[in-house]
Amino acid sequence: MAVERTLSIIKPDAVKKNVAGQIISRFEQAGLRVVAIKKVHLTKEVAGEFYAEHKERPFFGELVGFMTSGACYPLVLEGENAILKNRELMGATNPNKAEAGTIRCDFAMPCADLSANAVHGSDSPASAAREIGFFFAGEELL
Ligand code: FUP
Repeated sequence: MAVERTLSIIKPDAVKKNVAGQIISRFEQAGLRVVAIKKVHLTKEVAGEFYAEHKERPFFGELVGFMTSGACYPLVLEGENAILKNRELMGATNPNKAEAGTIRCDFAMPCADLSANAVHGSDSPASAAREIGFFFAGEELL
């Protein structure tokens, strides 16, 4: 297994619930290390650019509205198999369908708005590279 880096975002719903620390603990307990972290309040333009692949989807407006509704914490995680490991820790996109013990089940339930699912996680090496570069400059990743 290779050591990888992946981008996570602790989304505005989780920041508002004050559970960011508990979520970071999940990553650490699973053997992932926080390489970089920052607090940002996304604008509509930046959130729209980050989620550009979903631009034509019916939920795009709601997703951008949610992601700009408060502060969020983008963070870079590093570890063995980090991309898949983070996806497993997150659980299903829809928190109502996420398995018990996953971040989305434990911190985003009950969930009326599917955008409010506590965390984002890169889904491939290519998206991890793009998404890490989207939020962090090289010197922030040493
Ligand atoms: P995920 O990789 O699990 O974050 O899910 P996607 O990349 O497919 O979707 C990105 C975000 O869009 C999700 F976190 C939540 C939102 N979304 C919806 O609001 N409605 C949908 O039907 C699908 C996704």
